[in-house]
Amino acid sequence: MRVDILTLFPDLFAHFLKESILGRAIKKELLDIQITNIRSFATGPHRTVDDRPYGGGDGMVLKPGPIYRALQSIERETGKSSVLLLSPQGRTFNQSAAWELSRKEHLILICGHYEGIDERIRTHCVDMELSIGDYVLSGGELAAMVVVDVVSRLVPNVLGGERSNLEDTFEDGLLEYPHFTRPKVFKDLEVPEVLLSGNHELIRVWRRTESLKRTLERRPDLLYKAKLTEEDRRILAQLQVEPRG
Ligand code: 9D3
Repeated sequence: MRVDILTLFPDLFAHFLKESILGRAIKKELLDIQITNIRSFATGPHRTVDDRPYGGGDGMVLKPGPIYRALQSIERETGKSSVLLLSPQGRTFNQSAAWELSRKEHLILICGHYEGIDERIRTHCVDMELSIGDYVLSGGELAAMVVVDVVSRLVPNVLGGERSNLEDTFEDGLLEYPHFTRPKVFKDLEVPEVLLSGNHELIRVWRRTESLKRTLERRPDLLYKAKLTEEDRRILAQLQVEPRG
């Protein structure tokens, strides 16, 4: 998969792209991630990328020209691609949006900034607008990193030795059970006896029960959407919960 990121702050991406899983996927050529500085497509002696809003008001708006020329330059090389705009007005990104994006051969991510970007880019060049959640970031760069990180893990062979993403929270729809490692006693706190028992079936049932309890307490919204087995329903019944559906 190829991902192009259009940004005014290209330096923010360097360390992120060297990081373990992503760095290795890039080295293995499973991912090709290209960072484009929008400013390199600006014109004039000052290489201006933003301007005052028509109609007045505070703040600046990203000019359409530089972003448009950056998109053209990339698509001349790759052909038509899916263009995503990171913005607080977008559809909230989640694991199922990530699966959808992971099936694309090429993505272009535009990082917004300032008060926003000229509306004509949004209406004529952007295929999908994505937010990563209900909080205010300073710009789209962190959001782009979140999207690249989540989507990359779903690209075939990117997760090499790591746990399969099927085991992850949000894939089976439940939160994880608690984890323990040595020592057996830490500050008077003991590891649950069952984990030392060597009884794999007992351990499996204990973990599933803890997952269900934790999801019920912290994220009941997830529990009602989760893929529950007959055993899960039995466990929930013992926990005195009536599962829906
Ligand atoms: C001060 C400007 N705000 C007026 C109410 C609007 C605004 C514009 C741009 C607020 C934040 C930003 C920068 N954020 C993003 O570009 C962004 C974002 C976010 O802030 N939250 C969640 N997801 C995303 S994706 C891009």
